[in-house]
Amino acid sequence: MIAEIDARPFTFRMPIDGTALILIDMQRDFLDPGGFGAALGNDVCLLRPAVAACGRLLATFRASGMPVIHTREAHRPDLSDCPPAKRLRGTPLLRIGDEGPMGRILVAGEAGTEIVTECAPAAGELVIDKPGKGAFYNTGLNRYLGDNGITTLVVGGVTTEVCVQTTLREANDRGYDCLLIEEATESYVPEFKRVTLDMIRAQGAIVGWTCTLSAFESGLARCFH
Ligand code: TIU
Repeated sequence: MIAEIDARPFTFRMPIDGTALILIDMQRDFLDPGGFGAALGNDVCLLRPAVAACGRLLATFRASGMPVIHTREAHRPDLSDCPPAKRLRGTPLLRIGDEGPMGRILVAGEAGTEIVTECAPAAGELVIDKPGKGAFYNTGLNRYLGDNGITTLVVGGVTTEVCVQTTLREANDRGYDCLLIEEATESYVPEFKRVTLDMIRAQGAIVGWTCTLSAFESGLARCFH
């Protein structure tokens, strides 16, 4: 069964049996005050609209019985998977591994790496801790997708031009078709969101497709009815 989604730059043909939702880094470190995003000098409120949209996507995938994957940007407590170049970059208020109001910044198991309640993983959903911006770098994601016959990814998460865009490009290079849901992603710099969406779908979907949440929901509903 193939869902035909009214997407840009042209119709996205989504095989129901070969598609997973992947939500990128919907964790407190980026969405709540006191985390990594705020330490970098950002206004975290700008990302909030993505939470409800990701929640709606989750509900749709769960209702359809389609697989869901969550990622978190999270390092080992000894930071052995965090290159010094990443930790020492710039002059943030708090660096990766430093103690903040939600525990150690971007460290697995700390409160900051928890996924926000509205997008919390359900039993049976894969949760991947990733040390990089992309979800494929030093993770088991590619093997999981291959083992489960997944060829197509529907994507949401934060931030659009950092971890979401990196993941889309990594996925595209590995042969996956990717559809980014426009309301389900946000950036601390709204202009960067706009141009990232443009870049993804330019040149005949050079990286992937984008569509609105309602276009996605209606395309899926048409397929099931
Ligand atoms: N700083 C920023 O915009 N993003 C990140 O550091 N990580 C993710 O995008 N998840």
